[in-house]
Amino acid sequence: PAQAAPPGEKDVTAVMFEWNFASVAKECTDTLGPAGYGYVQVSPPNERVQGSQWWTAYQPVSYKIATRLGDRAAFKNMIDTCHAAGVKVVVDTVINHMANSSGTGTGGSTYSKYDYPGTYSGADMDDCRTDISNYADRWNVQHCEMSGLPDLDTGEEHVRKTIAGYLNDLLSLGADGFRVDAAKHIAVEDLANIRSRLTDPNAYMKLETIGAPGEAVQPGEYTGVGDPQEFSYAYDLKRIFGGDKLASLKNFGEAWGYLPSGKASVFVTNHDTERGGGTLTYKDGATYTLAQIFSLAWPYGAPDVHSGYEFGDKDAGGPAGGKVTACDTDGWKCQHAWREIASMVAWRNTAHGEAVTNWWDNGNNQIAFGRGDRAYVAINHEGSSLTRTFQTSLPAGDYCDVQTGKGVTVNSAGQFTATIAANAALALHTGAKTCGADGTDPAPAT
Ligand code: ARE
Ligand code: CA
Repeated sequence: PAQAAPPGEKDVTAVMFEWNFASVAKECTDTLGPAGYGYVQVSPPNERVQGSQWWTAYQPVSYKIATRLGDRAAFKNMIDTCHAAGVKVVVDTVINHMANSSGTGTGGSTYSKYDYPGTYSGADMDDCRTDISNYADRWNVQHCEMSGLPDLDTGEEHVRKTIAGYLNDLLSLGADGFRVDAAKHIAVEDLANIRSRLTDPNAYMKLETIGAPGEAVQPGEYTGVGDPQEFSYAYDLKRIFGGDKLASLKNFGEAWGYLPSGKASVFVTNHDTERGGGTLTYKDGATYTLAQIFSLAWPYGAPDVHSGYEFGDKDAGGPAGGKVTACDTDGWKCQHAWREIASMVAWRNTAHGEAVTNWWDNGNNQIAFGRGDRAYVAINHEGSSLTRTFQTSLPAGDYCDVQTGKGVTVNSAGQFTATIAANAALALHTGAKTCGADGTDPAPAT
């Protein structure tokens, strides 16, 4: 089967969870493109069950583009606008299963469990019509139902052809890649077959394959089809930033038993884990922000920046039906645009291809490292400020600390002296030599 294209030099994805397409389009122009994001990921665009809860998106009724996020024209306009801003588009796709109810979908299609007229009938569903009960049994995981959701028989021709038809439709509208929801529940040969039918053999594919010890299906099986999401990365960052020592991150990555770096999609948090407690979230304040800064600075995998909304009710869908008027209104968190996070996207792009250099730690929760002669970051996850002379491999000269907007001068020995506040970071790169007069960063290079 064809291999997924690597994410390339701009490998950061902003995951705009529940944002409508008009809002995503505007954000590509205003923020994502200028900040250097390579990709934006949008929530599932296809017809789903009715309801305001976010998880209605994961119960497909048909492959018509028809949800509160926008119609086909809005979806296409979003892709064209993002492309014009230099941002590729990844689409969250739900292809393992269908809706678990009866009614009329968001696009007007009537349906009932196991019957989706015009798309699938009962013959296209797997025969194990009962919940998954044993993750140690491959057949059970891939043929039974996840939370009662009717499981598509992806071994069957009509199903493969119909799914590939949907993905090709998205490609025809300009999509660059897919997040495959519940990929672990689709046999790798089935996914490879579907992939082989794509009109763009290089389409990027990131796979939601939650790895867990003792399970029959493991993420590593899928690297020939796409880039599995390395969930251990996010779980470990929660543990390390949540109490263990940052100093232990010195060899973070493959040495920790993770997937090969070039085949891994990574994140600090996602829409499930921020609700389930498995990872850090915006509710963790600086601990979350510092972990996200580290993720963007560290050369392992292709990082996602999850951008969601405030929630108390874990079922609540995106505010205002997905319309984002401005960040921080209506509860939209806009993590992708926070200065501490957005500035690290350009930092990462500048550092691309450079290995970690000049690692320093205090044996506890203060760390610093460079990326060759391009970039340098220091993270202070302790309760008091850190004053130190740091050794870098940066060329001598003036830099802007893109975390604070304050100038820093590196001397001819590659050193600088600075004070970093408690629970804060400092970040320099050769793409940001001077801060604006108002303390803003210079416009990112395009
Ligand atoms: C909703 C209701 C359910 C109801 C169902 C059907 O909440 O009570 O039974 O509808 O009527 C999302 C929500 C679900 C929601 C579903 C459909 O999270 O609550 O169900 O949408 O509307 C496994 C899978 C993994 C999956 C998780 C949730 O392996 O793929 O379960 N994650 C993805 C998405 C979710 C989404 C779906 C899949 C469904 O990202 O947001 O569900 O499309 C161990 C295993 C994991 C397992 C995990 C949890 O860690 O290793 O494999 O994850 O336990 O069971
Ligand atoms: Ca399945």
